[in-house]
Amino acid sequence: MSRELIFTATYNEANNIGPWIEGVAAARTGADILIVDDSSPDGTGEVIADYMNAFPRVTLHTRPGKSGLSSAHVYAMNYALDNGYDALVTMDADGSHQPAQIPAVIDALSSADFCIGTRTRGGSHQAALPRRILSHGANITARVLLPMGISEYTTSFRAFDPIALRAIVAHDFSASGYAFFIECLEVMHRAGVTMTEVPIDFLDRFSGTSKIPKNQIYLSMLALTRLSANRLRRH
Ligand SMILES: Nc1nc2c(ncn2[C@@H]2O[C@H](COP(=O)(O)OP(=O)(O)OP(=O)(O)O)[C@@H](O)[C@H]2O)c(=O)[nH]1
Ligand SMILES: [Mg+2]
Repeated sequence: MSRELIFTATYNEANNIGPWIEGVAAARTGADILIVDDSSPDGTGEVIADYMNAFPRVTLHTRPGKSGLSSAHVYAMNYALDNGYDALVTMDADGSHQPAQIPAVIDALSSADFCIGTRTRGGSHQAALPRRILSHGANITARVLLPMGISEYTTSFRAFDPIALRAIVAHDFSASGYAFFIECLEVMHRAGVTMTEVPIDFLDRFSGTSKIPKNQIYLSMLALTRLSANRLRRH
């Protein structure tokens, strides 16, 4: 029986985290759940602690203050490796990623070390128009600058086996935010990690406001250019 860990990071997701936990537990009965909360001022941590009574598979790691999404993901990757999980799924807690689609992302690990949920090629992007334009723009640019056989580079709905995780945690990341998620892909590609993708449906966040500064969009474009230049140099 393979051991699976489903992870999300939260900062002020008090209205979203309960439905997320319920959705994940229903979609993947045997999986453990890890949440990294940065002492959210809206009481997300207390909501999670309440849910833990009814959902004993949930583990909460609380950090003292807002420390960024990328370091929460690296924490989850190390946690999955240290605790011997066969698969790690990462996703957002705000309703944008659908727990019902977790099985598809995990099942794809039977043919690859890594799987990303794609919002094209059979998937859908149902967020507001400006967000759709930005995501599609970033992904089209990434396909040209950093081709690696996938259509999606920015979303965090992903599944990793230990081979993929080891490639990532060995790397010293220069980027955080959205750029971190792109750099992860390039690091795995360089290490020869096999990759695949499955269609997902991406919705606007259910409740609350965005936590990621919007300058991240420009920083991720810069990261794309830097990673592409590094590729050219290596060739
Ligand atoms: N622990 C932790 N979680 C974070 C941090 N920043 C964002 N998150 C969580 O990471 C996930 C993605 O962040 P979002 O704010 O949804 O980013 P986004 O999807 O670009 O923005 P929206 O358009 O509002 O959905 C959510 O579950 C957030 O609660 C952080 O600094 N620490
Ligand atoms: Mg979001």
